[in-house]
Amino acid sequence: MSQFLAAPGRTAGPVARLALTGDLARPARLTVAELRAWPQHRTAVHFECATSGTRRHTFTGPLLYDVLSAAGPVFDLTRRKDRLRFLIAVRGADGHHALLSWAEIDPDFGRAPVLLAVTLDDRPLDPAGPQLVLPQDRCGARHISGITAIRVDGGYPAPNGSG
Ligand SMILES: Nc1nc2c(c(=O)[nH]1)N[C@H]1C(S)=C(S)[C@@H](COP(=O)(O)O)O[C@H]1N2
Ligand SMILES: [Mo]
Repeated sequence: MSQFLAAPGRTAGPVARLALTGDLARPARLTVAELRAWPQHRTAVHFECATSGTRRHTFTGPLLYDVLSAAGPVFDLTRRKDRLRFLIAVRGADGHHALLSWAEIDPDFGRAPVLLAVTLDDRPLDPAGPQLVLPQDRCGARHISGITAIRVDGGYPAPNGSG
């Protein structure tokens, strides 16, 4: 046996990377393995698909909020209103994409427990890329698989004013 066998947890093929871009102090290109550095959450979800009916899955992974916060969105954290102009554009490898607002996942506002899943039904998502998980959604369409890019967009420049 060769010493070049992949170590446990590694994949032999190309490893998918997720690009965090936009109005961020620390843009990044993260592998699924790197997403395991954040606190991991486990959630069982069910959602309706327009074509295949009710679907049930269990996911694990970090909170989208934790991963994006580490990338440093360029808002003023001391002024809550400054965050309201930020949107989050999530795109899959096949071009499927959806928008979230920053306020939707912010603990001061909608505090939705959205995950960037690293496992789907206990199978690692390293080869395919992470998956967006929205336990609050009735429809499955925003559970974007094979995420390749997330762009954070601060919209219109912040006016001067109180937070
Ligand atoms: N990348 C990507 N993710 C996607 C879709 C897609 O077309 N592309 N379809 C969505 C839709 S409409 C549904 S219902 C769920 C279905 O997920 P499942 O088949 O794994 O249960 O995936 C979602 N994620
Ligand atoms: Mo669907």
